[in-house]
Amino acid sequence: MEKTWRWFGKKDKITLPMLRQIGVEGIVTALHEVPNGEIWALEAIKDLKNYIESYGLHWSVVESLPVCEAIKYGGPEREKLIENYKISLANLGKAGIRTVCYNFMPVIDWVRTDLQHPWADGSSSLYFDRIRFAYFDTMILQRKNGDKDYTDTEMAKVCALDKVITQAEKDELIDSIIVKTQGFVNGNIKEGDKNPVAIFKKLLALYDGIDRDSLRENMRYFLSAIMPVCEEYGVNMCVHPDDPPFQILGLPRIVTNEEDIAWFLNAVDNPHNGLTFCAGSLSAGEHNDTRELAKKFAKRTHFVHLRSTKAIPGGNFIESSRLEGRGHIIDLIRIFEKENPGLPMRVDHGRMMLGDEEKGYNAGYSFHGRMLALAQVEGMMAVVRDEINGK
Ligand code: DNO
Repeated sequence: MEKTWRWFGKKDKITLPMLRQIGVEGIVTALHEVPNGEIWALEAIKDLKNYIESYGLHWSVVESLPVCEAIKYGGPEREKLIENYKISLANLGKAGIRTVCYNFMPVIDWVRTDLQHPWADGSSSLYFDRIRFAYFDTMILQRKNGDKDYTDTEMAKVCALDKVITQAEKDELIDSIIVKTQGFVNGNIKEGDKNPVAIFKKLLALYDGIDRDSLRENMRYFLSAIMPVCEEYGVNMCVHPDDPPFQILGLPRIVTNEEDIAWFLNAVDNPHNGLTFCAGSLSAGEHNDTRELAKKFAKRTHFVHLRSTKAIPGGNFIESSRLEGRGHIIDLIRIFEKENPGLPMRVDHGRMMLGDEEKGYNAGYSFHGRMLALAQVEGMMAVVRDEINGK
């Protein structure tokens, strides 16, 4: 596998020379300054590509070329937005960048309730707490009929939490769920936006009446429209699974399990329509076995995120070490190296450790924690290489 790293552009505090020193080969990035829905100009793509190459690295994967909400819910602006998307894809293809990650999650990209969940050793990682999430949903958003999505026992816990939660904790919950984890991935809400809860509620309302089948149809429509451009320029699209891979906030989610993945791959049965195999997102659903999924979908996988999670009773999960949890990272490397060798891989999120917390990195994107993860994965890759070569 190719060792890649998500780098947030020239303003990233983690620089390209630092990445070279830790063995990174390919860069995963985006034109983060271009607003969602606007065209990525060929010149701007080439400038960034040349900059990356001037440091002896190369631009391996785009993560993400964001898909606007109107394409997802099928609004009247979608034709224009799809046209823009096609031009951006063609420009990427002309510049020789041929792997494009995106997602098809309505309104909210990944979801965590705690960005600094402490470990006994003093480091911390990202965490999802179902009761705190239910609190956000039913007490802060006050989503209509939201309580129906939780059991009576869960709602009793939410009420108990309401008696003790402080305003500062409520603010932090809002910040973690809809601000800090979203803006930097070109999400809908950015740090500094006033009244994020009101913005978020308006966004949710865009999906009134959009169920799983309509969202699926909109995905099929989008993929069918862009495939000719992907074929012409050799661009591989790879959708990121829904994170976490289950229904939330009454929104439809359509990349959560084996059946979903098989559905979108068959709906537009073209090798350029593929998957980002995010072991972290997929393993956060107890219904998923990452090894089985990898065996089934390796050939249609264009990009891999090697991260693991541990499920905790009650619907919670924690981002765990690569050496444990439900990700089964070493088995995944074995499967991918056999079925589809050389895929770009990044370790995705890392723990916060050794001063990462002081640096103001994007949530999940620490330096030391990711470097440790990369070293662990590199070791696993070396073992698998020897196995394959019969050493
Ligand atoms: C979070 C990321 C996601 C991912 C997008 C792809 O850390 O894995 O934000 O980049 O969903 O479109």
